Amino acid sequence: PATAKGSGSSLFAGKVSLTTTRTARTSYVLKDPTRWNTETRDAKGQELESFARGKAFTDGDNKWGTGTTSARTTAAVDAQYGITQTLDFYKKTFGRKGIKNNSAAARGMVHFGNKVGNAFWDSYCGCMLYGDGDGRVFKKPLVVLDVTGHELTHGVVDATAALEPTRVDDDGNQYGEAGSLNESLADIFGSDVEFSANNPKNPPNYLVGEKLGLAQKFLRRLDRPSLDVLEETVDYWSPAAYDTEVHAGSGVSSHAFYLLAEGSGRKTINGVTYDSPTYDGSRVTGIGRAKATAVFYRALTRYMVSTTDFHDARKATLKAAADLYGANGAEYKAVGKAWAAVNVTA
Ligand code: ASN
Ligand code: ZN
Repeated sequence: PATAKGSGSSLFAGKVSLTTTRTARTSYVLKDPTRWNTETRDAKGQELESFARGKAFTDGDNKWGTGTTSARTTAAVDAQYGITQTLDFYKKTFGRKGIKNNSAAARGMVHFGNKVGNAFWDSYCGCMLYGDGDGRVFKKPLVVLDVTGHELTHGVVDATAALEPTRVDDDGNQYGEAGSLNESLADIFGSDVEFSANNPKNPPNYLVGEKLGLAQKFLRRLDRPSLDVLEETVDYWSPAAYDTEVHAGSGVSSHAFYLLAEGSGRKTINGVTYDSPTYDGSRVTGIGRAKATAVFYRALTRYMVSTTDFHDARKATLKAAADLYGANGAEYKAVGKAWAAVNVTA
């Protein structure tokens, strides 16, 4: 097998280049030897949780997908593009070698199940599973870049702090602050993946799932999380966070991250206008996305544990900011202000 340069016509990201594996003169596999053999397979409409049972995507001319769902390979182009962009973000930003930092492949399977309106990181499979949409709320395959960044970040969190929900109900819904923090980190770094890829067909922003065709135009957003009425995401911490559903609860730290990166108030970036409020009426000045990201990543990988709640997360990010920029720096003070602005104080 040899490394080959292919191209893909994706559903959401335009035409993308793909590094693939050449197995014969006119036979290629959607597997990237330059990224630890990261590969996307077909779950064939079954609820497969074994990557080994997935069907490899092969092609004769190394041009993948058609740009529409008419070809089974199109969703795979988006998935493989998203997975490799996510790996590249973690490597170039933090030197992280793969999801577990062990130079192992990241894996994905598309066409998971029948009318599945979700995508998951499956820790048993050690892979990403993408549904094709339920045809109702989620009309399209869930293979967009920020969703991939979100799901693979769950893999990174599993491999580091391993934040756990404090309660899971009979339907599998998860609750509690550590679980909410897990969802939030997935949205934060998922957005970072978009900025890192900087694809003009998928302009980076602080919205999550804005290309999924939802009625409210996004799934979640970091600047003002309560604009999400689907999941009733919250803007601020309250004692109820202790037992809030994790996607709803994610707003607390996502909002703190946004404020730390960009500051409060109105701001337009890449054509999206944000208006980020504060609990205490304070004005927060951002330190920029790169520094905010460095603070949250260091906090995740050094100081957070499975039971870290929002008040612990505040302390973890303060420690990380002190390590990176000094305890007397503007960055350290901004971290404290950002958390106070979402009602998380000492
Ligand atoms: N897309 C959801 C998430 O990653 C799937 C789930 O695990 N509930 O949060
Ligand atoms: Zn999630």
